[in-house]
Amino acid sequence: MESVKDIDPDIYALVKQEEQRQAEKIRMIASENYVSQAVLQTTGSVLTNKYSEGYAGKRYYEGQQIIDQVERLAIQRAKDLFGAEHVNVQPYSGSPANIAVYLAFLNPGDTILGMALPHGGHLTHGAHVSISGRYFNAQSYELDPETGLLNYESIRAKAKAVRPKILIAGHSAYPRILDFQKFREIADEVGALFMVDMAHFSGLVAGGVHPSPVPYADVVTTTTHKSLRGPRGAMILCREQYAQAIDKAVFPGVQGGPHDNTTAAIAVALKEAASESFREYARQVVKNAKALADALMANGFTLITNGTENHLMLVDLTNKNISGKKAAKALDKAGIVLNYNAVPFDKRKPFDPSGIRMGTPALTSRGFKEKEMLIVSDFIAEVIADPENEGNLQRIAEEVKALCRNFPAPGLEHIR
Ligand code: DSN
Repeated sequence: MESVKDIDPDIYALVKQEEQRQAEKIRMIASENYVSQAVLQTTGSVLTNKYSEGYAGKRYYEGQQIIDQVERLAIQRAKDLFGAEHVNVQPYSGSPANIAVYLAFLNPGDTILGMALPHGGHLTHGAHVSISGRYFNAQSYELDPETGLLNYESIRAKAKAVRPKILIAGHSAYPRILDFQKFREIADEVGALFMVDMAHFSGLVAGGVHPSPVPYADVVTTTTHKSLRGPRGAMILCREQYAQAIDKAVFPGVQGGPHDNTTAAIAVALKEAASESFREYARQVVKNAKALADALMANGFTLITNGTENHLMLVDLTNKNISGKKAAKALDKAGIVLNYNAVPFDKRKPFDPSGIRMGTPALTSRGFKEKEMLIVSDFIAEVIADPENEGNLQRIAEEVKALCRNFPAPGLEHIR
């Protein structure tokens, strides 16, 4: 960072502060992680200087001798890791990836059916504020009010009623494993294309601790920066028969030139994700989530679905008499970073809902295990019990810092 320091001391100082923040806080936003030094270096490489509209062997600019190799390598690694027939590694992030899928298969006004946003779905699965809800007839399925689980019979009934062109599975805040076989059957019954957005759990799929949607879905999208622990980007995996439609939709349909530095960093992350140590990482992410869920419930917290099978959990704070936002802000002061989140059938507003969402990908990357989950649960309980006690929050923040010092985060090992 020496050149940044010389040229722009303001940004240099802010980057350093962010390094410090990431090193000394327990980061529990379920969609965040720490990438390796190798991924960081590749993201910051000279590949950022290149334009390469098109695809390997068919570009609109010259000078692609190296970039074509980079992109082919990223594609091959993704195919090998996920067993996909075709992969596009160019989407800038998850939202453009999902929009590209819609562009490939839908006309404006066509019907899509996805999980409702307040029930754990994603904005781009048809929320009315998103392009997916504005340009298409977006219908949604909800969780079962009794169990907080997906109810496949009611999804089937909804699909039969609205006859979607695309049935979407995937979520940002659902702590359970999805039944891809059942979704596939429903899609077939109504003649829909079956799309899975595995952004949140693709690292778990890569690590072999979550069923893969690839054998069931026509199209699978994923970001690369969540549990998969790569740079900020996305991929679309699909059956060979849809390859051309998907590639055309990404470029020139939705995007211009791919971010080649990101493509290269995705390739690095995919190589890492194919290793035995990543498989061990994925196993630990799930073990940590389960240990934390159990500890939180033992501390009197209400977990949606009474636990978790993946990397995240959703806590309903109604019985603690504190809103999700107030809790998230107090926890942030205490060095525990997560987000407030609506719970299914939330009576409160989305900007100040009843719940908090938390995940274990980032803290597992720094080496936390089950023992640390008990400590984290106790920290959370202490904060929620007395969220306005600034002295207490400060003390916990110091204890969090001390704990984090024993677990240097990837890419931040230089910070002590
Ligand atoms: N914003 C991401 C998340 O936090 O889940 C999803 O795109």
